[in-house]
Amino acid sequence: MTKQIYILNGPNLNLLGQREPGIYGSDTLASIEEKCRNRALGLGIKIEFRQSNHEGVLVDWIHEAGAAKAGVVLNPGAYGHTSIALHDAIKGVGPLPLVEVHLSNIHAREAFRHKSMIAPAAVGMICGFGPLGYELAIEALAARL
Ligand code: CA2
Repeated sequence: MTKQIYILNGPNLNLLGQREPGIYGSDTLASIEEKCRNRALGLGIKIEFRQSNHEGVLVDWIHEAGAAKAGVVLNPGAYGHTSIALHDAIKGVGPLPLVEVHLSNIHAREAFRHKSMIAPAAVGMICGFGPLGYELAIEALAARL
């Protein structure tokens, strides 16, 4: 069976490349998707790349990934700092191999970004490496699927 990875992006990530390039870089989400597709192609992995500004939609997609026995790369955006619902969804469909990714180093930023509700339910977390973090997460999951 072909290995599959859902790459899920949370709120405001659709704005990437338009503002705050000093923090998030100049890549758009579309260019991050292209990098992910190229990396996954080399590994023989099928990817689903999605973005939503709505917490419940992200919950539904985590359920869908769990049912598909896929891996997940999740940049939860700001929901990563607040969402018990996302934490419960990951635990609820477990075991779900999920890597949390943030473009920026959340630990070098405001205190309210230091806490992650996702990390305790994840296999691992990558932050601070920009779009490369997505590719590293795909590599890490490929070894586990
Ligand atoms: O570093 C990351 O990837 C974040 O998940 C990005 C989130 C932020 O809330 C997290 O703390 C860390 C923000 C998403 C992007 O927000 C933008 C806002 C304005 C312009 C461009 C992007």
